[in-house]
Amino acid sequence: MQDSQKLKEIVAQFITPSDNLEVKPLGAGHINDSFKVTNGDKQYVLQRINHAIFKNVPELQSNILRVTMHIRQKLMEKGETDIDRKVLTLVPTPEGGLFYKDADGNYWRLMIFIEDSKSYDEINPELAHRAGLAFGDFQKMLADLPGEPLHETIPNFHNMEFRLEEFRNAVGLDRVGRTFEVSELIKEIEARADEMCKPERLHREGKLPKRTNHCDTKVNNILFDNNDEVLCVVDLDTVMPGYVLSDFGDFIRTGANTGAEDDPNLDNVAVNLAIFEGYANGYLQSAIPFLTDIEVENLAFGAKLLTYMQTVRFLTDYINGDTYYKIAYGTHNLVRTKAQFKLLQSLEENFDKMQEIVRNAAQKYKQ
Ligand code: GN1
Ligand code: MG
Repeated sequence: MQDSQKLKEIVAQFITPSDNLEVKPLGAGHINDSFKVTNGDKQYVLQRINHAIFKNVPELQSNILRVTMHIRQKLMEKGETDIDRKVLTLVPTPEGGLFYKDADGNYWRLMIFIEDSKSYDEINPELAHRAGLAFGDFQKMLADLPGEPLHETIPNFHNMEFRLEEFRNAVGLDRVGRTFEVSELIKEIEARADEMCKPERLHREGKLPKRTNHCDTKVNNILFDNNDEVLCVVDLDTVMPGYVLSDFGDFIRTGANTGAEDDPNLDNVAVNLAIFEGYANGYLQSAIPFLTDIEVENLAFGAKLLTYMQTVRFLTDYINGDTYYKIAYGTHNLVRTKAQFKLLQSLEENFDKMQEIVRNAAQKYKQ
């Protein structure tokens, strides 16, 4: 972690510091380090971009600029007010750079802090409905992004075939001698592997399109105002082409879990169908005009897929010796794996009900 003086020097690469400049740790992401900056009466978010994971920072930042400028334009056209709280705003360096690289090779960026906002790790069906509307709108606003497709900031990010290949490599290498301990989990993963690669097959057959997706629709990546109205969607590092079932599924994985992502008590973990229903209704209300029947038919599957994918990713990292995700204790990735697998089992048990909820919602909002 950087010391406070160093952080202040980094902030000074973007803005002119005042006497009362303050930099404090912020948030709990698994990848980047975030800090809240107070400078005079202005507030910002400073982030150290995890360059081991986001290997091409210029491309990453150019994606974010394009996405945020496009959304800003849409909000202006709609006559929205208070736009700085409804879309992220990058603060460039005086030379117009979108990031700063320090002498140690760390990459930094600055954004405007969204005031009077909050995020939730646990929500209720009504908030889930609002979040569904917001993520649907997000995809809708980005559907006509002009120019080249966005860069894949992490190649094959939500490609299940690729994630399984990484997983099998890790198992084969067994770098830190952990595979024996997790052999039951490995069997469970392999038993589902073929089913979970369905989206890649559908895509190759031309039946499932890629659209501009958020690709990290964790429940706490939505900011609400003090009246619990959605302000905006944050954490835009992974906005890139993907399947809509991915974005749908990742919200359910995080927002409709009765336990925590890393719950050590598996009895806490299950799908909350009321939240599933709230989100499905909100999402379909806003997204039904552009979704195909195959996409709608696979939304509930997306919840299983993203939970399975996260199980695979956490277990791969555990087997590799914890090189990707930040961990708080030695077995953290294993605990996360077990909690995600428990959620997957609950989603499997409730799959028919989830399918019915999606079908009913689609029926309701179809013209
Ligand atoms: C990471 O940084 P954060 O916490 O938003 C990860 C997501 C995972 C998530 C699991 C770039 O997101 O894909 O779903 O952890 N982001 C990256 O909680 O790998
Ligand atoms: Mg993220």
